[in-house]
Amino acid sequence: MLVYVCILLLQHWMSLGSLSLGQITDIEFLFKHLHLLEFAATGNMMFLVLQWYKRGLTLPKNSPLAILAGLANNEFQFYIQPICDNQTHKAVGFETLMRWHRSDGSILAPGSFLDIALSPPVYPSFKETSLAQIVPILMSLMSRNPNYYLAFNTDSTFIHSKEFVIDLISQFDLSDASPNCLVLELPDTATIDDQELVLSNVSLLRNNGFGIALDDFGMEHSNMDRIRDIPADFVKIDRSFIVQMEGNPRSLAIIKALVSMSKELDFQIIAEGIETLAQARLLEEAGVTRVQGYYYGRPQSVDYWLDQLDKGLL
Ligand code: G
Ligand code: MN
Repeated sequence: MLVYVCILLLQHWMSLGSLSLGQITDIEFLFKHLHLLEFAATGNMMFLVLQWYKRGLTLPKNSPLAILAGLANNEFQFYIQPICDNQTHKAVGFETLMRWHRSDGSILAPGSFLDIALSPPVYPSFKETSLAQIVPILMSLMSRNPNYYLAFNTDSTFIHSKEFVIDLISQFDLSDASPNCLVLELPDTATIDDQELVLSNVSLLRNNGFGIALDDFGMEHSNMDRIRDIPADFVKIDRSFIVQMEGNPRSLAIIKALVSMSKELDFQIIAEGIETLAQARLLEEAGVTRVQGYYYGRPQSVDYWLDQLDKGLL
């Protein structure tokens, strides 16, 4: 029985990315997996493989095991997207955005795998792979212009972990890269469970020279209370706000109010998701000086943007 339950849970985890003991008390679910009981009784591996084959059981593209295999195979690579000065259109920094180059040739964006990549069985490998890419990218950008900075999306686990924060600080201590050139973005999805711990990690990072950005401002959880509670160097206005701006004067009024608040509270505003010249003009009128979006440049490989920089095209 124990073998049966273990295999049942293992198969469930492989295919759905979660382990739920509740499932094994669901009669319909148990009935569908009777072949596992037979395997548990006979121990015949061949039988089990044949049953899986017959049932067309393949690993879903974004299962924990598929992601772990992809990580081991160096299939996860940071792309970068320029963050530009609204007047000169020149890059002032870049945001790292992960892409998964799968062996079948497809390229997946975080929306397709991030939930599983941030789940406990995969998180340590995913984080290690991500963090290991930061300093090398930063060094190659700084060799072009020492004033560039790199923005990196953190997550709930990271911002609650003193250990991760100290690891990042020592990674920079051991390299020639300056912490002043790294900005940690706190996305809307990075829920804060322990405000005191997060604030002490944010202070530790800022005292060591790193920048902090509140990402996705205007989305569900990223509202005024975040600006009030977290001392940040940047606030990034979410694309949903920018999309509405042209048809809705209230959105524009909020952006203008945010610009005057930014002067009082000493942070910089970055507008995200700009796709048109009209949006760029409205933001310029509103006083937003830093912008990011397809209009200025899409997320592309680091080599692509280094080449553009070397050709003087950015
Ligand atoms: O949550 P965060 O701001 O980190 O999300 C950035 C995401 O937005 C990336 O997946 C990036 O590919 C996407 N993105 C960046 N610029 C644009 C844009 O101009 N339009 C749209 N639709 N998406 C964008
Ligand atoms: Mn971001």
